[in-house]
Amino acid sequence: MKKAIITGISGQDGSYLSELLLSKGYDVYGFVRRESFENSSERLKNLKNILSEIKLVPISITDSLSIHKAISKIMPDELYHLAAQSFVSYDMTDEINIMNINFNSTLYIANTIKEVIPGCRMFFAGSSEMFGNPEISPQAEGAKFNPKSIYGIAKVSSYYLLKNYRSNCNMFFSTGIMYNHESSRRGNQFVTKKVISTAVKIKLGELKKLELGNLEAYRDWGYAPDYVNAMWMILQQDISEDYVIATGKLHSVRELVRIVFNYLRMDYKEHVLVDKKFYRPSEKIPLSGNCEKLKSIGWRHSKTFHEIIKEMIDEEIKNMKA
Ligand code: G4F
Repeated sequence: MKKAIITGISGQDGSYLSELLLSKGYDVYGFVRRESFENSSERLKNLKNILSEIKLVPISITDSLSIHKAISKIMPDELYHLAAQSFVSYDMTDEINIMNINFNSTLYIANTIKEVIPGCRMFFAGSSEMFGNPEISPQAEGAKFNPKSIYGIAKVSSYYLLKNYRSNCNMFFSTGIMYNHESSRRGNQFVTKKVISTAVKIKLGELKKLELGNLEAYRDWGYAPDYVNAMWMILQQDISEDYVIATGKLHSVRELVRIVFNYLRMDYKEHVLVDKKFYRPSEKIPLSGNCEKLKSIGWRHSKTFHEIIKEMIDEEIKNMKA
């Protein structure tokens, strides 16, 4: 039986990946923050159906010694490094903490694997924010990185770190450059979930308005379960390489809003307010991924943007009634 460690197991991607790996017969270990065990019904809610099938290891992702000990004890075949401070901020605040969580953790894990279990394969969750302010669209694997946030800088740094371990130490370390991917397990601060949960509350008469930033911002939105499948596929290849994980299809925030309000039989113009405080700096050339390389190893995305959003609305309504 293969053993896998997932860092960030309680998040959207970690929980879907756990389900996928369990279905393939893996022994699944998850690194979680100690605090997750307090108020666990909220913090571990994505894992509630599989808690008895996985092993949770309380650990701080910024503690090199604990990481070393845990990996040495488990001796995994695969490690999926998903843990990150994942909300993207464009001001230079909290930069030391973000680099600590999003970069140092990668270094500690990579170093431990090299020293203790060099045959272990590692997937690292990169981000389209590595391209940040891109010069071209869509972006493929060779496109120039131009991060515009500490988050993006940490991801690019981790990417180069792992690339060097790969070429200099022959490690199987692969980065998936992941574009936005959504599901009902998405955090409330991200725009898809924010629009859906607020619109449902408006429909129920609990709220009146939805405040948003740039309605003309475009994103390449995919379906989270498809993206964790890509992670697994990337680690099953003969050669360790990096891949863009995206759909290549762009949609605007306005389109998202229109789909959600139409589905709930409301007119978005009566409820949506634009507030400059939610605007992001320069989103002129859109982040859209060229996923041809990933397709060449057999990956496909399974749902259209419309289907993803409708599924999220249905789930939101179901969870509210529960
Ligand atoms: O949903 P978002 O906040 O996601 P964002 O910043 O693109 O980041 C997500 O995807 C990245 C991969 O591409 C990940 F690396 C990252 O960890 C995270 O998962 O914003 C999406 C778009 C942006 O263009 C933003 O300007 O929505 C636009 N937007 C417009 N109004 C808004 C709002 N975003 C948020 N969060 N809130 C608004 O009111």
